[in-house]
Amino acid sequence: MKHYKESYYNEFKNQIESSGRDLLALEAKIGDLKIETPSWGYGNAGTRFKVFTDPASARNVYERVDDAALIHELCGAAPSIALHIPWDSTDDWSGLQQYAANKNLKLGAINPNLFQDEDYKLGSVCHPNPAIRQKATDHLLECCQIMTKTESNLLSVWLADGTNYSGQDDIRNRKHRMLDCLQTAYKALPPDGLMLLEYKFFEPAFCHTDIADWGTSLALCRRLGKRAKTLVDTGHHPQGTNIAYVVAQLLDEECLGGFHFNARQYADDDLIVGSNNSWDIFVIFTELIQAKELASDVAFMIDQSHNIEPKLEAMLQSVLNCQSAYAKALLVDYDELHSTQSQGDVLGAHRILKDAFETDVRPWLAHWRLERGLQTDPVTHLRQSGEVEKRVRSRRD
Ligand SMILES: [Mn+2]
Repeated sequence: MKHYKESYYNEFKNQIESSGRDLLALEAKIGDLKIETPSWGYGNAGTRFKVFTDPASARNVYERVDDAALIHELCGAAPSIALHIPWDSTDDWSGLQQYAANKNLKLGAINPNLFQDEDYKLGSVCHPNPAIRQKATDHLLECCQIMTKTESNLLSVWLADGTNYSGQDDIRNRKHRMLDCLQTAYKALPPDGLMLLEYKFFEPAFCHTDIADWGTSLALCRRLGKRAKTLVDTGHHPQGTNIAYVVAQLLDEECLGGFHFNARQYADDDLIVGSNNSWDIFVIFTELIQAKELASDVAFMIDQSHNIEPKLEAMLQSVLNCQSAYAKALLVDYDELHSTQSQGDVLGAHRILKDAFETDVRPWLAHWRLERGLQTDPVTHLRQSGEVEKRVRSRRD
């Protein structure tokens, strides 16, 4: 909200309180939403066709920490950074941790890389060759050790494993190979560590992927133990999938570990979350709020790569869009919703969600920021701050 006035907030407050809601109680919950941003969203990234370089982009893990710290400073809602191994590897983990802490940032989920090595052409933990599987397992074990060094409690596993042609490999055997490797890593997790198992229905494999959907991830987590949970990447479903349904199922099974938020048009596009799926994100948050303590440990992370858009602004906008969807979900009167549902009032219940979704929460969030010493419009502030130009100068010398 570019030209915020306190009268906008007062009008909003009157509107909400006239319907009998305790706005301040809801307002106190806005800060509960913490979104982790990914180190890989700050560096140059691209498609299979071309990587367009951005002169402001971060070149190493310290610069990526600088960028994540700036996003948190601007929005007050992104206090940690997810790391990718080996892209973010360093010889001095405690030095990196201290560097981040000095900037009010924590090191977050550790993401192993089991897809970028020549050896992984036919898979990693599912590979037919036991030596390759051992190499993949060793990498997972190394990541568990890094978790201890960085005091991270999440090992966030995404596998590119799969096949391109029917008959290429034995699907059930691949599953058993994968379980063997993952079990070894599971046992090496730090005492408070969780393993998050991400699924994706296609790409880079096109005939089958070894963890294609939430049901497969759930089944694997059940085999591994209570500290293995499913990670939902909002870009990893076939067109038309109702992700809120998936979220509700995983919450009820006590197996929802976290999210990778982003938006998609056709495939795994990694676009700015909320750019074209704000309703979906809103409905996901209504499920999380209704699940109460079942959702208390769910990790919220962004997984995006910014190809043509300015990276800092894209990341900031993503966090703000999550916050906006969450604020709208807080406005739903769940008691009224449940009573309307029990009366079988199809559209009455639907309208309760729509009313909350269509409420303009910008004055509310601007006010929330002001109370915390933040700028009411972080995006405009970033554009005027000179931070991007400063990066162009210092990073391209
Ligand atoms: Mn992801």
